[in-house]
Formats: sequence, structure tokens, C-alpha cells
Amino acid sequence: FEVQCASSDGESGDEFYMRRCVELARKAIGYTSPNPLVGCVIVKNGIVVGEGFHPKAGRPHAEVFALRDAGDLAQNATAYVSLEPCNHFGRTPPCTEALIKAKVKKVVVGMVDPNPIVAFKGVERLRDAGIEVVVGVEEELCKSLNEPYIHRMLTGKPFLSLRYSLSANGNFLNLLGNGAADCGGYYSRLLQEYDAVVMSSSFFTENFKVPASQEPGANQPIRIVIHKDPSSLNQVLSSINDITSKIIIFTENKARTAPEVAQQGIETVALDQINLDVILDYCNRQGLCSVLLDIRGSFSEFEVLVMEAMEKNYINKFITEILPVWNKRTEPDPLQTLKSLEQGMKVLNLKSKTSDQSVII
Ligand code: AOF
Ligand code: ZN
Repeated sequence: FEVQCASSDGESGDEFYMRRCVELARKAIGYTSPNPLVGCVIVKNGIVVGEGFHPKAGRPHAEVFALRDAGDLAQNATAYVSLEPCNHFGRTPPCTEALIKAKVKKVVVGMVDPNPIVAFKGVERLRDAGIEVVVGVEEELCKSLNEPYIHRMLTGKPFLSLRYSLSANGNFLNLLGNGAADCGGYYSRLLQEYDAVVMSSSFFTENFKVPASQEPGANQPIRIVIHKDPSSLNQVLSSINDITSKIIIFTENKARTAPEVAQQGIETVALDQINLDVILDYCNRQGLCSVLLDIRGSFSEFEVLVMEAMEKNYINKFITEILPVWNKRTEPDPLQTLKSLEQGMKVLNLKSKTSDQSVII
């Protein structure tokens, strides 16, 4: 006998189990790049007999963990996977072969893998082996789980988000709201989620604190520090007292040579002019799928990067925090600076684009 539906609101069991896959996959948030987040559930006669998720690049895939968990019960069972099972030898062997060997009867896939080495080949391989395959269950949810991975696969660039705080009268603020303090709230979760965070050095020199996610067991993003003036680099280096993940400082050469790297775990790169393409290429080469451009500290360090991001249409997501303050900003007003650069339209565009993704504190 088979229990078809495990939920109460009349949807099919497929959606229910796929959502469980996504829930499992999310346990590895922050850890899997350049790989995607993937979850897998093995169901037999309406009972979950195995569960697994991909914990980290280089480790086995979700299907392998779920099949191990199910053991012999995988035979004639249905496997739910949030991403199409791979059909290639990467760091690990193909999941299609593992599913075939385990003799599952049916595979329900959330979304096709955009990785060109996989793209439909996994589905075809399973069908060729006589396994029934259903594709596209809870597809939007599965896609939203892996927005950065999909974006990088399709464009060759990391997914870029711009985070900033605004006062009620529309000025950039150099602070976070209480509800989003460094030690908790959405900011902490953002750091957990993103592979890299780009920040101004003034953040360090003013706070003497490296922002770190406080989520339990969180992976810390690579910190990319923008510090234009190499002559004061030592000051920045000495204010960094916590290296829980790699720190890389981008500086400008300006005919003066940057001092030698003073501390272990900190890398410095001197460019003629700091630019986003170099930073994004660096992240891409490191296998990072998502980058958070965090506007705090001195806005002047960021101005060029933000303008470049807007010019080139690189920003995939705007994360706006609007604080209940009405401030008269100290000079120079960054919004005025942008306007004076005749980018008024783009500023307006930036504002309107925030509406559906804003975090309002
Ligand atoms: C799956 N299940 O859990 C994951 C998949 O180097 P590898 O062997 O880890 O392969 C990485 C690629 O495999 C990755 O780019 C993506 O196409 C796929 N990831 N596939 O069936 C999983 N993480
Ligand atoms: Zn696989």
C-alpha cells in the first residue's frame, strides 16, 4: 500500500518531498561553492527511508548520502533530488550510476543542472536505464535555492548583491540597525550565505572588528577589503585581529609600493585602479559563487565599484535596510556625488529596484 500524500493541504506528495530536499540542502548553506546546494530524499511506500545533502565540494553528493542512509530499502523506491543527478566523474563519481545500482524505480528531479557537463545527460542516462524520471517539481523553489550557482554557471561570473543602509530621507548610512546588528539578525545570515564580502577598510579601522557571522557553525565568507591608499596599509593590517577566514586587501599602486604582507592569512593585491572586474574575476577563479558588496564605512572607497556595477549591470540583488532616521549627512553626500556624476537616472533605478527585496527594520 502507498501513502501518496504526506501533507494536509491537498498538494501531491512530490512537492512535499521536494521541499524536504530543499530543507536538507539548506543545511550546507555557505559551504558548498563552487558546487550547488543539493538535498535528496528516498521514499518507499510513502515512508522516508533515506535522506542526504551535499555538505561541501569534494565530499559525496546528496544522492550518495541518501542512498547510504536507505541501504537495501532504496530498491524500487522513489528518489527525490532538488537538482538533476550528475552523470560525470568530477571530484566524485556519477550519481546516476549510484541510483541505477541501488535499483531505484523512479527519480523526481527539482531542476535540470545548468552545468553544461550535466544538463539533461543525467536525466537521459536514468531513462536509458529504464528508470521513470519526472523533472520540474517545485522548480522555482529549487532554482531560488541555487541562484548564485546557476548564475555563475550561465554567466561565468559570481552572483553579486549590493547591501546598504539608507536613512528615511534616502542617504547612505554608515551603520546597521539594531535588529541587524553584527551579532545577529539578517546581517549575520547574509555573511553565512555569501562566499565573499567586499567591504571598505575604514570599517576595520573604525571598529577594530572583522565582521563575522554568528550563526552556529557558520562558514565565514572571504573578506575582500578595499583600501585605496597603500601608504596606510599597515594601519589596516594592525587593526585586523580576527582571521577566521581568508582576508584579501585590494589596494591601488599610485607609484608607491604596498608594504609586504604583515600577517599570515592576509593577502594584498595592488592594482593600478581598483575595479570590480578584477575582484569578480578573482572570486570566480576561487570558485566563489556569491559576492556581497557591503556599503559601510567610507563611501568614497566604494564609489567607483558601485558605479561600475551599475554601468555594467552586474548587480543581481539589492539588499536595502531602511532605518528610522532622518539625517543631515556630513559632506560629501554620496547621493549628491552620484547625481553630480550625472547618474541621476541610475540612482532612481537603484531605488525602485529595491522595493521587492528590501529589508525594512
Ligand atoms: C548531484 N548531486 O549533490 C551535487 C551535484 O566535483 P563534483 O564531483 O562534486 O561535481 C560537481 C558538479 O556536480 C557540480 O558542478 C554540479 O554540476 C554537480 N553537483 N550533483 O547530482 C549533488 N552537488
Ligand atoms: Zn552527483
